[in-house]
Amino acid sequence: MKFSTTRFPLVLAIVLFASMSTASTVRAAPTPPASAPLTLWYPQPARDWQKEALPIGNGRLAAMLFGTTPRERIQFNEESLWIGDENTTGSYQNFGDVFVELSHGAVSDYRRELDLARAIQSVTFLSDGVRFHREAFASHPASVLVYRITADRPGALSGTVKLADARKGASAEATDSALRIYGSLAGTVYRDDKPYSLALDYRAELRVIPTGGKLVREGDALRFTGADSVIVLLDAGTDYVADATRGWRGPSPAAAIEKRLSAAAAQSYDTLLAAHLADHRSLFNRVTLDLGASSPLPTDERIVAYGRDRASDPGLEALLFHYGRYLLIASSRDGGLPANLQGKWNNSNQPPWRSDYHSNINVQMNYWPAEPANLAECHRPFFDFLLAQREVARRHTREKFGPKTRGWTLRTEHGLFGGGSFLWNTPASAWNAQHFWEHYAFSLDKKFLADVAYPFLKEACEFWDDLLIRRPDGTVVTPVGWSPEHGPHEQAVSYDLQIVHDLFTNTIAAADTLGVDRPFRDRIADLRSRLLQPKIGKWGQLQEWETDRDDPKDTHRHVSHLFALHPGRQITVNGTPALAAAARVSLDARGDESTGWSTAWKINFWARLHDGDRAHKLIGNLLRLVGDTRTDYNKGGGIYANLLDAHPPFQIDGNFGYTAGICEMLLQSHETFSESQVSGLSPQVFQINLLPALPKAWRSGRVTGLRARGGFTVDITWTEGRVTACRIKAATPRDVVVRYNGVTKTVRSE
Ligand code: FUC
Repeated sequence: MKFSTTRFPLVLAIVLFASMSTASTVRAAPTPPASAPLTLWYPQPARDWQKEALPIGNGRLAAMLFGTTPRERIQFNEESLWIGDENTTGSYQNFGDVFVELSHGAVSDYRRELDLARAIQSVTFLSDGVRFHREAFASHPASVLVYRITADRPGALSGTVKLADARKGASAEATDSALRIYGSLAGTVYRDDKPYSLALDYRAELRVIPTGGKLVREGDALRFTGADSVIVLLDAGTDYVADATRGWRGPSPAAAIEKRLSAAAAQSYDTLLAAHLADHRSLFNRVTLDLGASSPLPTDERIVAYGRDRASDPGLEALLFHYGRYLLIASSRDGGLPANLQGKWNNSNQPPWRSDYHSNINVQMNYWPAEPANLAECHRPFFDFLLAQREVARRHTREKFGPKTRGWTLRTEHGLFGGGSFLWNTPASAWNAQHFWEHYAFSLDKKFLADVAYPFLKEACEFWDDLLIRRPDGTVVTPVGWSPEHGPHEQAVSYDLQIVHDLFTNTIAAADTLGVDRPFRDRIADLRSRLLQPKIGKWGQLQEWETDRDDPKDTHRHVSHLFALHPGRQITVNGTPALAAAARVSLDARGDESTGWSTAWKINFWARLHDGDRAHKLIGNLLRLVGDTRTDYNKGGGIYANLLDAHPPFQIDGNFGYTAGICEMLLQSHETFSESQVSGLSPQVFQINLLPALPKAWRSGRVTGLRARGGFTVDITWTEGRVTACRIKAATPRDVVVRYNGVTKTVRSE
């Protein structure tokens, strides 16, 4: 389906016409304004890792570059460098640093940037009349980090390269062109003086490849002299394997590292770069967003100027949207581990909250943008991770909930080896199951649904079937739980009830779609029909607990009792208007000031309530430049100069939640995506809502490539707040109900 117009009656006519005609007979969408450059840039080096250094990553390897002169610091990570074991969470670890020191004089005309569209960090400056250029990228195809220095005068490059381990006592060795560090995490002591029973081996290696000049080994460094260009290739790994039956340990990483580095070293820089660009663009370029003017100021100054006059730089809002997509591509690639609390970027061996996987909002939030922002492949590490942990989780679940309990769930905090810490988060697996369902809903990949998603959903249902309390009056409630992370521990907490409702809804839809398990499906449908319903309390709020005790002055960062509004779909503006109004009352009471991730969640809530201006107000709050001190757990969110989200401290879920929120403002497809529509049990079709929460501030703009449930890809152009052109594509053309400009119409997709 494709249409283009500026007047409302004409829109209707063209939609109808378009639904019957070929695309070529319809007027083309207007040419979009040139899109803003997707670059973060600064006229000075980074002093601080958290606030200023710039991230690159290929999913497995990650690095933060400082851009300092004359000595560049490249702090790096590898996703599996974890301590921990099957009983406790452990912690993600810093791997180390590469230091590249150049010999040159005073620096002028300095510029440091991160180009999101090319996934390249670069630094350029003048010194001694020579222009130096340094650039870095994390290649997914080559699976190594690539760093290159060039200068505009031949033979101008002299300096040293060093590799430093973030632990004491590691071994190091050097050859004439390579540096290595290696060791074991055996005996690593963590906080409470307890060593972990698992001890991964780790290893990192770099190779230095100069063009021209000389390269010699000098103690623990490699020295290059008089080179025209210098390439540094870096790789790292551990013997972690995502398989409990092998004790989580596989072969030593040495052979794989040697192989990857040798393969990369055999290629020219241009070949490595071309493969990297092709790979990155194949994901990144799927979506474009134009919200209007972009300020040319350096990014840190830009954030401050935006705070004074938001209307002057809507391009910053678009840049942060793309940054979320960039960060997901850089930290979550097919075949690897999922993004943790800091994606994959961590400079500490005792990072905040262990840089772990939190099941009560954070890890799910990381994956909210994956489907709508057209990065479905980046969702898969989350599924693989949960499946790999499942056997250990089943064991722990039986220990906690009784030996006969079917299914499994998780504690709040978890690491790489099935172990967890902090309280049990009973609905964790049910919430995670939603992601499996959504991956299907956006793709309509029935094989994934049958082979992967449905078994996961079913097992989560079995857990709840065993756990749910049947009250004498027939009502079904959840057992003692906790609304994260405040209030009493008691039965029928709204958070638990809503997530279970969502799980049951998705499972029923999945069973219907596959035409399997009718008796089981009916049992779940019966339980769902008897689940305690969301309640409206005495001040008009959506109750967080069964007892009407919500405090209108409670501004806690968690807003868990609104799960049903987002990411659930039990409460919708059109389907359950009274509950949606109550959700609004609760949200108003919680207020607009909170941590980074909570602010991002609220953008999604307001979008689902179709209040674009309020969502836009929250965007303004999120785009505040913050310091790095935590004064109040419930306040202080914003972003740092490098656009990483501040809880504070840095926590990446705010970035991902923000990107998802922008998607929700521009396009929604959850409202009538009920089981009957998917399964074909009713003649209903998919429904998508164009610009459901468009703020006044975004008067005109364009988005292309967003995904909607039902397997659709959607482009929208709008002028003066109204849709003027739209294109809806699907792998197979199919009917879709479209809501836009106050009308609802059934059309056929392209
Ligand atoms: C949850 C939140 C905290 C923090 C932590 C990582 O426990 O309550 O604010 O985001 O996860």
